[in-house]
Amino acid sequence: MGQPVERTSGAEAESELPPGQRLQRGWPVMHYGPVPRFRPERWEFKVFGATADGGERTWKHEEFTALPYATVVADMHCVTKFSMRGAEWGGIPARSFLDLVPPAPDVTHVMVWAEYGFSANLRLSDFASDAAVFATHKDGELLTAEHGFPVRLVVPHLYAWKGPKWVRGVEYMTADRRGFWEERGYHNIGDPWKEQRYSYQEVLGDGPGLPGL
Ligand SMILES: Nc1nc2c(c(=O)[nH]1)N[C@H]1C(S)=C(S)[C@@H](COP(=O)(O)O)O[C@H]1N2
Ligand SMILES: [Mo]
Repeated sequence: MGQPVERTSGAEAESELPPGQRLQRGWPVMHYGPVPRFRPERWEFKVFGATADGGERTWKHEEFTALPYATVVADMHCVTKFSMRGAEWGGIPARSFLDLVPPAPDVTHVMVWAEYGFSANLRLSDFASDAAVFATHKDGELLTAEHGFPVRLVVPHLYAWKGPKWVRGVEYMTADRRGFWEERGYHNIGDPWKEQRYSYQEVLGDGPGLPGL
């Protein structure tokens, strides 16, 4: 991913953490609001918005989990400054959906939607990155409810709020729009290596205006 990597010798080799981050033992649970209950009969995953053919596509849970599976080993960085190292995320690569439902040529961003209307906006290039995955598993085990079961997005090169838990769909967009945390003071892009934590750090071109401004 082009990030600086510090190597110590042999099996201790570990990646450097982004500035201001510290390692946390275990796996904290961090989100806004209650944990949604999974209702398989009502659950569907939808790709919609500015698709190439103008249509939309949905997957029932059993169809979604039958899509080709891949694993990605990555660190996770929360903007509140804890990081977790070396999780193995398993699931469906985000870019698979760009193949399954091609975006219109003028799509520049996506909004990833989750239960209760939580959302996170991403540049199309971030969404299409090799390591971005709609994870159903961590370290070989199914996600638990509080960690996002049945599926969460993981975009390892951005702060973790850019990866909604309990994802339900992706909207293709021809212009940028701020998601849930991006409307509430967090940076529109959220690159931890540049410490893009808060919206006041944004420079022209990093994002659309804040609502009401
Ligand atoms: N739906 C939803 N997804 C979310 C959040 C949230 O508030 N709602 N918080 C994000 C933040 S800030 C972090 S750090 C990670 C935390 O994931 P974890 O609870 O599995 O550690 O989830 C992200 N995904
Ligand atoms: Mo976070």
